[in-house]
This record gives sequence, C-alpha cells and structure tokens, in this order.
Amino acid sequence: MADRPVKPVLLTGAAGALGRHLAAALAARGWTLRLTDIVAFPGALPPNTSFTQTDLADAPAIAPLADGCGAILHFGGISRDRPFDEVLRPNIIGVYHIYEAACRERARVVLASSNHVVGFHERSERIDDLAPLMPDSYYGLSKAYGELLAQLYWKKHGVESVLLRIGSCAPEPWDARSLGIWLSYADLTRLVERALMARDVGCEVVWGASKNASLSWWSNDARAKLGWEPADSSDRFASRLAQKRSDNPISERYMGGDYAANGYSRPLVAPEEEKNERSPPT
Ligand code: NAI
Ligand code: 15L
Repeated sequence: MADRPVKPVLLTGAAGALGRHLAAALAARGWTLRLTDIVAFPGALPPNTSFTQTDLADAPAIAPLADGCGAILHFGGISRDRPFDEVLRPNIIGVYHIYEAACRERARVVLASSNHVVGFHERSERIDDLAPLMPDSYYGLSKAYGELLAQLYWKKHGVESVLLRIGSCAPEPWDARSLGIWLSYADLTRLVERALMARDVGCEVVWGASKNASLSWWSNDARAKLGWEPADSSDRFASRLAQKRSDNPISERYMGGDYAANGYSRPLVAPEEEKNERSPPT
C-alpha cells in the first residue's frame, strides 16, 4: 500500500454523523485533519485535528481552510430532502467554493454524493455508474450538480475526484431498502482512505454500499482502481428487516424510496409507459 500523503486533509461537515465518525477514525489511523462545519464540533477534538466553524457559502472563509491541503473530504451541507431554498447555498454554492479551493491547491476531492442522484431509476432496473442521472429531489439534484461540477473541474483543470454515491450509511439498516444499500461505518472509513491514497483516480464514481446480499441495483464502478472492496454485510439484519417495506407505491417503485415519493403529484404512470418515455426519439 502507498504511503499516507503528508499534507493535511480538509474535512467539511465534521460535526455531522459521518463527519464525526471519519474525524475520529481517520485521526486514529494517523491522518492530519482540518475540520470544519457551520455548527460547533461536539465534544473533544480528536488528536492531530483543528476545527474552524464556517459556512460553506462563505467563500472568503472557506478558501484559506484548504491552504496546503492535499485533499478535501466534502461531507458538509444539507444531507436530506429539503426545499430548494434550503439546499441552494450549502449544496450548490458551497460545493462550488470547495472546487475552487481544490483547484487552487491542486487537491483531490472525495465528494459525499448520494444514491439520490439516481433515485428515480426503478428498482427493477440494474444500473451501472454510467446510467443517466435521475435525481429524486432538490437534494439529489444538488448532489448531481456536485458530480457534474467534479467532471468540469477534472476535464478543465485536472482536479481529481472520487464521487461516493453513498447508500444508507448508519450504524445499522432500518428497513428493507436500507438493508440493500447499507454502508457500514467501517467500510466507509476504508473507502475514504483508499480514495485518499489511490494513485491517479481521475474523476470516478463508487457505489457506497457494503457487501449486502439483497443489493441488486448497482454494478460497475471504480472500486478496483481504488483498491477497495467492502468487508461488511447487512445480511445479519435480513430476517428482521427484509419484509419491512413502506405502503407507498412510489417509494417502493423507485430506488430513492421516500425521497422520490415526497411531493409526488403526477398521476401514477404504468411501468411500461414510463420505459417508453426513456426511449430515444425515433
Ligand atoms: P449530517 O447532516 O449529519 O452532516 C452534514 C453536516 O453538514 C452537518 O454537521 C451540518 O451542520 C453541516 N452543514 C450543513 N450546512 C452547512 C453549511 N452551510 N456550511 C457548513 N456546514 C454545513 O449528514 P451525514 O449523514 O453525516 O452525511 C454527510 C454527507 O454524506 C452529506 O453530504 C450527505 O449528503 C452525504 N450522504 C450521507 C448518507 C448517509 O446515509 N448518512 C447517504 C448519502 C450521502
Ligand atoms: C442520503 O443521501 C441521506 O444523506 C441519508 O440521510 C439517507 O437518507 C440516505 O440517503 C438514504 O437514502 O437512506
């Protein structure tokens, strides 16, 4: 395995659920981290870390945080289905500030994208990392914007990105959907570490899910290039959760689940009819 880079790593969203986990886990593995979030860091800082309270939408405040950093782990911002006005500043303007900072520093970005960039694909489909983006919410749309921004900065400026399309990353899955797309905290840590250390990643997508027997939706990504394979599995929760489904037909039809169903106002379209919508014009 390559040596750990010596430059510090900036972690946004450090006070959030995944940020707190990564701050502790990566610090324990010897990484030097600069942490930031719009809210105070809860509790004591892990060793070899510093913390600055900043709004991602505040360009002059964000820029110096990346000075001298070799990589940015971008986990900050709105992390749920919220109205457009709430998503705009942190997730659209904020991610632009992160890419501007990365470009100045020639730093790699590990972007916490989301399964909700493809949330309007039907669960009966099998999609790979080149499948069309089909966001299920303003939140999913903001993550799709982040992925496209990453492509732009790679093509135009050579800024590398690993786009982590995270499924459901939590201590445990909670229903049938999350059983399939669950990512354990330990698999997340190893994935992020490989995303930091792998050579020449370019701009690539990885599906962020553990080795769950019930996951059939996603295939093909850059995991081999990173040298990452998930080690954990949700299978031990299957007997309790496999039948725990929502009673909303929209949630159950699309990969994004409740995010797809939330605010859905279209008359229900038959699956066959919807497939025709996707056919290229003849
Ligand atoms: P979280 O909501 O716990 O953490 C997000 C952090 O971003 C919070 O601490 C919040 O204060 C901070 N933040 C929000 N607005 C900000 C702003 N304007 N400026 C600076 N910081 C701001 O979310 P979680 O679960 O830790 O997720 C982390 C990242 O991973 C998010 O980007 C989320 O979209 C992404 N993700 C998480 C998944 C999961 O299952 N936990 C699944 C897919 C993606
Ligand atoms: C996400 O993108 C969210 O950040 C997280 O809170 C979960 O809702 C997850 O997706 C999911 O789809 O379960």
